[in-house]
Amino acid sequence: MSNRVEVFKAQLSPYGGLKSKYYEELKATVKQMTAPGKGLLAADESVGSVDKRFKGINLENNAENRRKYRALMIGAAGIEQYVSGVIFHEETLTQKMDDGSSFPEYLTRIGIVPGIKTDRGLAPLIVGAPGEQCTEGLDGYVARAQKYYKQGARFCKWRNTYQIQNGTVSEHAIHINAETLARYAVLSQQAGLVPIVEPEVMIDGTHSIEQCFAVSVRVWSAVVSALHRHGVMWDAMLLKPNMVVPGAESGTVASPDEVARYTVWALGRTLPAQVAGVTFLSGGLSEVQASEYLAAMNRPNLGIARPWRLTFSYARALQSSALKAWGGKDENFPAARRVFLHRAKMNSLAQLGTYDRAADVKGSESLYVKGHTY
Ligand code: 5MM
Repeated sequence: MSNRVEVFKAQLSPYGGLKSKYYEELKATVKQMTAPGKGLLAADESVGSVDKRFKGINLENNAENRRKYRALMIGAAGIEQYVSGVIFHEETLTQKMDDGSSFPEYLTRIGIVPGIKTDRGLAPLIVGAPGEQCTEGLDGYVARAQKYYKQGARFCKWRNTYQIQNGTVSEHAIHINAETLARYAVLSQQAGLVPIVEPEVMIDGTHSIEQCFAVSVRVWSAVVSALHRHGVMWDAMLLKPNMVVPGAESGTVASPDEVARYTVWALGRTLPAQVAGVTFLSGGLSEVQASEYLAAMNRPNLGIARPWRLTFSYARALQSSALKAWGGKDENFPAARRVFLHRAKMNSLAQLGTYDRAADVKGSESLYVKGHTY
């Protein structure tokens, strides 16, 4: 009988398994990104999304203000204690810190992995339930990914959204979005970028936490099934899902324990243990809720298996207070950086399972009251 290992390998994939010359590098990047007590800063808002954020502080949405805002966060001294990777928008990848180094160069120097949002945004699905969306950006993808690699990016992120309506989402949305995410993931691995796969079941709606659980299990299992079909290298990717929570208009708020149990339970039913990390989005949760829920998932006595590193990849839940503290004014940089670092530290503690809500709220209050006018 021939070598058993060869037979086993052949059975793993009828196509012989995906290979990439970057395989070892991709695994090293994943390891760096999932270091204990660290998570990701999602600073990849498109120009349109920045517009909404800047309107809140009455600031003009131009390239220089967007550069300053990103420099404010990544230039906060000590950020590397809490943050292992930063996701940028395409524009930001070529912008510079005040010392003249490009953002990716600066991050690499302080031990943070630069990443890039590679999707081209949402488009109407047309077929499916009203209002459902798909994500564009696969045409010419490999050339773009190779360019980002040359510019210093070592991971990427692609987001698909799912809107729960009447307690469910359409089969069509589940199917097409799973295929898109899987194709994106394998092409990224070929170009040397660790793909973060982001299927976001949106918080908007009146659904219950049980309905969010059921939809999340359906969506994630379809994504995982597509990733299998496309031959992804499991130990060279990360998942960025929503937490399992009741809809924002449901009139209910779940306890951290409920969120932790439903979320980890849903992941356990769907996600292979070979995936090293789950980097949650905050999806409209408050800053404190996002920390509290993550901490509940990481507490030592949860009693549900979780073989992956569970950490954060937040945009709003890391940035909202810092943005207000900044208010677009240079003189507020130090205060805004203190506020930003406080949130980063709280989420780092949440990753380690040692977060203390009371201390967080107290710390936040002292920062906001003693800080500047905003
Ligand atoms: C930063 O927001 C990202 C989407 O931006 P666009 O809608 O402008 O393209 C988004 O992908 C983000 O990275 C994640 O959803 C996490 O953000 P939240 O605010 O949910 O933590």
